[in-house]
Formats: sequence, structure tokens, C-alpha cells
Amino acid sequence: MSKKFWDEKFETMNESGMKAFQLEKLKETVAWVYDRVPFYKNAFDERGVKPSDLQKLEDIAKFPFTVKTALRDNYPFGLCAVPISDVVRVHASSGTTGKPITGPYTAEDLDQWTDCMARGLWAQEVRPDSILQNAYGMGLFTGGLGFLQGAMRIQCAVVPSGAGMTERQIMLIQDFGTTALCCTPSYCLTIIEKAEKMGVDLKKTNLKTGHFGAEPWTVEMRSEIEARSGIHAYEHYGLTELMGPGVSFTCEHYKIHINEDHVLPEIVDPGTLDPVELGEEGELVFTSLQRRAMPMIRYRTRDICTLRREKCECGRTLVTMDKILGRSDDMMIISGVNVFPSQVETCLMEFEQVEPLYQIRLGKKGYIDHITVEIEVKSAMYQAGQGKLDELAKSISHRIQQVIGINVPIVILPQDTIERSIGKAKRIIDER
Ligand code: DLL
Repeated sequence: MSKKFWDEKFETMNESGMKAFQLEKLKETVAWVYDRVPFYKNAFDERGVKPSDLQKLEDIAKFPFTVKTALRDNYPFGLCAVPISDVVRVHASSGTTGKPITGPYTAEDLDQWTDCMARGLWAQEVRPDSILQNAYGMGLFTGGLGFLQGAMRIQCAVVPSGAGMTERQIMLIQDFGTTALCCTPSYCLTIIEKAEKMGVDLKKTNLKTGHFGAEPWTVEMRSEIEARSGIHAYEHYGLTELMGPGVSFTCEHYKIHINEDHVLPEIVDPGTLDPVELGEEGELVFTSLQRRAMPMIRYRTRDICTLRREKCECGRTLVTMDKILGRSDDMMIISGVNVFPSQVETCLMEFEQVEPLYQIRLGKKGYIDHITVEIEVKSAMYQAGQGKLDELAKSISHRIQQVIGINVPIVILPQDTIERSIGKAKRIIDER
């Protein structure tokens, strides 16, 4: 019988053991950056804190936050704590505007990242006899190589298919007998839709598990993927600034466990920046514990989330996080109500006539923001006539009004109009 945990010691460590380990690593990390990165030295000095002020884990709250602009201002290697001769790989975020965020790694950083990935994939049923098709973008994006490395450490067969060329993905799934599929959830839906159009029933292939992440997706979207493909849809979360994927992963009970021996999570109120209690929602903040090339101190992710320390049936003691509600950058304020795309997604997914595809058009009427939600519907519905479509649009609007409390017009677009995602889906079209 194969082992249950990849790294039993850390995955099942008791809370006091983990806290002691974190404190030791945290002390090392703050001293490491203070001595080597002028940005951190200045930031700590300005705040009047020194590495020696860190005596207990809670003391982390005395230290300054790091925000994305600090990475941009110090692009590309200003926050690097090692000479470039010690760097063996540099990844970067896809960043749609401006310069990307860089993620340099030492050989040891890469090794640890690989282990975090193997830990997650192992928890998600990947074994040496798995055939893992990796349809994350290969290249600067951390998804492709991150999953490749983790899967290679488990020594399963990796098919680095990369993102896109969807028909070929489906051919490979069939011909190679792929058992595990890695990609964004929205790309998985694109694959599912294409397979259905090609008359391929994914449930009849060897596909068993999906390893999805890199974008917000709701539980309802996960159920849709599972129902249409027969895949058990697992999740990974992470960001370039910290290591890429590998920050956290779901177990078989859909609990998202954080590799807290590598990253120290906090939740803060995004307005006041005060720490909030476990179980309360706020912005996720992480401090690296073991990285050497570019450790992050109290990095504000802008991801809105809740942390929980509850017993998980899987046996892991690693702290868990809820699914990400959304990025604070994507939060819209409509008629005074804070709205995340994921809340709209949850409402849409209640309607089985609706395709799991949508975009939110954000505009301005005078000084006030307003949104229109554009969707596609299943072909039988689309052909049912305008009267039925109008009725459906009204029901969806009504549901959104009930749940979110805002009045949103729904526009049903002709079929195949919304761009199919091969990576991170673009949900908001900002026309303000
Ligand atoms: O998306 C790393 C990754 C690759 C994670 C593959 C999982 C799988 P970035 O491109 O730097 O890195 O984007 C990071 O994506 O701050 C979140 O807003 C979002 N994100 C990542 N994973 C999830 C997830 C990669 N599971 C940003 N759920 C993060 C919700 C996610 N959002």
C-alpha cells in the first residue's frame, strides 16, 4: 500500500510543533532580508522594528506589509536577497499591464517548491502509475513548470501539453490514457465543451482527477465540472510572488490546506490592515518561511479569504483556507454593494439552462458604476424563442437581486460569442 501523506511529519504536525517551527524559520527569514535587501532594511527601520523584535509568532504584526508596487518599483531583481549567481530560475507573472512580477529561485527554493507541489498532487491521488497531462501554460507562468516538477518528483508520466490546442488535448487524453488533468478550471470547461461537441464522453476515458487553480471558481463551478467530466476536481492555490502554485492544495474532502511550514498566513482587514480572527473574512497575507532568493514579508495578496483551524478528516493538521471569494482588485461597488464576480457566478450556476460562461461588463452612468452580465445558454434553450429567453433573463436578474441585493440586467448572447478561456478567464470587461 502506498503512503497516505507525502510528508507526514509536516502535514500532520501538531499546532504547537508547527508554531515552534514557523517561529524559528520566521526569525531566520526576517534577519535574512534585513541584512541583504535594502528595501526591507529601510522599511523595517522606518517602522522602527528590528529582526530581534520578533520573539513570538504574533510579533509579525509589528512588521511592515509588502505590496505589489514594491515589486514593480524594484523590478526585476531589487528585492532579491542573493547574488544572481545563486539564482537558477526566474519565473514571472503574466501581468496584463506594466512590468511583470518576478519570482527568482535558488536551487534550494526550487527543490522546496517541487516538494510542495508533490505534496499537493500526492494528496490528490497522483501516483507513479498516473499519466498526468499538464495543460497549464508552460514558460514564465509558474503553473506549467510547477506542476511538471511536482509530478516528476512523484515519478509519474508527465505529458506537458501546455495550454491551448483543445482538440489535441482531447486526443491525448484518449490516446495516452491520461488519468490526471492539470489546467485552470475555466480551461477545463473549454475542454469539456469541446469534447462534447466532438462526441467524446470524458467519463469513458481514464481521466480520474483534475488539478485546477490559478483563478477564482465557485463550488458550483466545481460541481459542474465534476458532473460533466466524471473528474474529481481538486484545487491548487498560489502566486508568483510566493513560489507559484504549491502554497495550498485541497485534500479529498475539498479542504484547502496551506503548506504552513513554508508560508505563514495571516488575514487582515483590507481597510484598517488590522489582523482578524480565524474564521473571519479578510485579505490574505503571507510571509515566506524558507525561501532564500526572494522571500516575501507580509505580502498582501489582495485575495479575499477566510482561514480556519479545524480538524480535517484527511488527517492533515495544516491550517485551511476557504475558497478565494475574489481579488480585491476585482471587487465592484454597485449601488453601494460590494460585489465579486464569484457571487454572480454562484447565482448563474443555479440555472441549468445557462452555460458556465459569463462576462461582466462594467460601465458608468454619470458618476455611478453599473454592470451588465452577459451569458450564453444551452442550445436547446437558445432555440426556445425570445419569449423564453426574456423570461430566463428576468428570473436570473431576480435571483441576483435576492442574493446580492442589486439589480443587474442579463444579456443572453448568441452561442459561441464569449471567448473560451485557455488560461485565466477574463470575467470583467471594464468600460469605465
Ligand atoms: O496563478 C499560480 C498558480 C498556478 C496557482 C497554477 C494554481 C495553479 P499568478 O499568475 O501569480 O500565479 O496569480 C496569482 O491567481 O493571487 C489569486 O488571485 C489567483 N489564484 C491562484 N490560484 C487560485 C485559486 C498563479 N485556486 C493569483 N483560487 C492569486 C482562486 C486563485 N484564485
